[in-house]
Amino acid sequence: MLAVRDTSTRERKSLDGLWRFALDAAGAGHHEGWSDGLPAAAREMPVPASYNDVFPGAALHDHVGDAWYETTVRVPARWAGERIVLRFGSATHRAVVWVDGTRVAEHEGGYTPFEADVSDVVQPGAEARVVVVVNNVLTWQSIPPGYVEDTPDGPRQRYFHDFFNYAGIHRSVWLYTTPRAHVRDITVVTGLDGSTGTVAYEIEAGGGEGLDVHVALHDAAGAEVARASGSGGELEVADVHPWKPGEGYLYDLRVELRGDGDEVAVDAYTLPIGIRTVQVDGTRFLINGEPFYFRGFGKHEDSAVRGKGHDDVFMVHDFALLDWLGANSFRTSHYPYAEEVLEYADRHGIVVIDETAAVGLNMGLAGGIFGAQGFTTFSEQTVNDATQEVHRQAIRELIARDKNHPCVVLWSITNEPESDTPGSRAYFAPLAAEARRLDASRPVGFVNVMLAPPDKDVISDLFDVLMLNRYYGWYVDTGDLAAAERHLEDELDAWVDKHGKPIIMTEYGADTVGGLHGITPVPWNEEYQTALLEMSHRVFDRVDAVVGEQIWNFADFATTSGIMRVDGNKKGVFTRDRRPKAATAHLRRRWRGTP
Ligand code: BDP
Repeated sequence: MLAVRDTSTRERKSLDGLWRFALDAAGAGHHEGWSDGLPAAAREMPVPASYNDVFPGAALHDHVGDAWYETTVRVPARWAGERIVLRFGSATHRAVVWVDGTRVAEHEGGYTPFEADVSDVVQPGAEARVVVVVNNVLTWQSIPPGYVEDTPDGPRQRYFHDFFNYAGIHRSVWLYTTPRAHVRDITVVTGLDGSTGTVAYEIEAGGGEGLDVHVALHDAAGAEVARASGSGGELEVADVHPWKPGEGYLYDLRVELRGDGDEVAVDAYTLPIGIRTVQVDGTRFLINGEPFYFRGFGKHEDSAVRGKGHDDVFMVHDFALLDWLGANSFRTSHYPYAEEVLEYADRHGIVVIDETAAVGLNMGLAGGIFGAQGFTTFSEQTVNDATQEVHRQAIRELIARDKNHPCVVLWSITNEPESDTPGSRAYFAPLAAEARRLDASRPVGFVNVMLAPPDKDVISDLFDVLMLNRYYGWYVDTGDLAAAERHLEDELDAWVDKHGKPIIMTEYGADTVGGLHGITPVPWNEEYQTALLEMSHRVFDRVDAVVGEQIWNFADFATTSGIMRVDGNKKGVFTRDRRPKAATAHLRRRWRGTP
């Protein structure tokens, strides 16, 4: 799926700003005609943002059910004759959209874009009313899963993942044009052969019968370096300048649809691409044929008041802080991040492990941390075939959206699922195969939980790399870093013996209250977080197959309420407002070599 861009043939108009907003816990809006306009009592709500923390009070913070949004947009008169598309970067977790009372789109899944061709619904020159109902309910058939408990005080949303269930219109909304005949999709796969780069491309056109496809590749200085025609083919780039970690060199692939002999494009779209390769070789993870070591974090899209609303200020600041530490990568734990984030990572040479929203498919873990007892993970009544189909669609949408990003080097199809039962193998084998079918150019992995060590895990052979979340020194061996060091190393050695695949440590860390110090490192103080990271790093340095360390977490983040969390998860090396904890000094020394 192509990102929204202005080109010589396309124009876009932002719908971001203040929308009218009304909660609808009872689901009345569907019967009372809110799709034609919200009740007069509607308040104003910023888009993009999570709605939960914008106004005080539990009604909004803990809302379960529908929330309605409405805005109007003037469709430029000059857009007459164009194809006009309404596009949402995301709406969490599902949405239905009406334009002037006509239902134009619906979408399941809170972290991927969707759009509707509204050319026949809007009138160029006139205003159009856009109404969206966003629903935040998690069920056994949603990704991520959850369930709603009916209590005497109303419905309560329960879920099995450790971040707050923020909801709303989290990313930008655009109205944009394309010509009727248009470039619908582009897929590139790049290769390197010595100093020659290759770009295999495939172009899908919509309504472009009789038109020819022309592609031209331009380097960062704007010079054309290769061209071709036809809807598929391969470009060769002599003296290629590869995309590399730390150096996000991009070429522009200019794609045009043109009539026979015409110089002027009917439609033009420019896709920035990076030429690089990714491979797994034994226990090495290779980028451009060279061993790569991941340094960085599992992150969250999370900040005060905005919740999960995309924000360019936090985005640029977070990347600046990654750079300040010498990090070279992060994982989009635990859902696809905003497209702007991937584009930024492309331009700045930051390596990304790209994850679906399939988190919390593990009742063993949920029982331990969230107190949800008595469920079986994979069963007719819980995570079942229907869930698997939603999960498959989530993988499809992630890959469709992010397949052309050079920063993405690895797909993570799920985080910490149950992976030690026959049911888990039956569930994940087809999904691993689907990810491979959709993209043969990148390794596929999943993130393994501590409950499924090498002697219990039954799915790691389906994947290319091992991604491990381990909390030695925190959830086990709490406060005993000597025991933690032994146990961590023993387990890593066992993984090496069993699988011989590269190991990326995708989570390790300690909850740490910013500002809490102690002369002795003990759990919760800043000294302990530093000591735990130092201990982990000593072990990683001794295990050859470890090819990456991504600390949990970049910054403190909001979670659901519980006796395990004090104002959220505190495993950040930055506080939620991005103040550094003491561990950042260790990381700067280790990752940047800065004293
Ligand atoms: C892992 C999860 C992550 C949690 C983390 C923790 O993958 O989402 O936040 O542990 O407990 O289970 O801090």
